[in-house]
Amino acid sequence: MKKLQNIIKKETKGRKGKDADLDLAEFKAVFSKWLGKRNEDLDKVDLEEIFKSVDTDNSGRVSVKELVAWLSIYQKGTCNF
Ligand SMILES: [Ca+2]
Repeated sequence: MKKLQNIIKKETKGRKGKDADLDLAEFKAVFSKWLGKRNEDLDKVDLEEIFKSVDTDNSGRVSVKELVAWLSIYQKGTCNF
């Protein structure tokens, strides 16, 4: 698995701070790259639902911090993705 942070960095093209937050389209792109899947394969997965659950402050954008926090829960196996 590629490093998620590196993928995000590429996707956001060096945007900093709040500007580096991912919108839904970027989030989908990051996710598919990270999992090494094409977007079509991810159609079975409700990424919008995941996006909402990652976006804990409901800002409509996902920050790296939010994503990392969500992933730590996911990696503990409490999220069946
Ligand atoms: Ca957010």
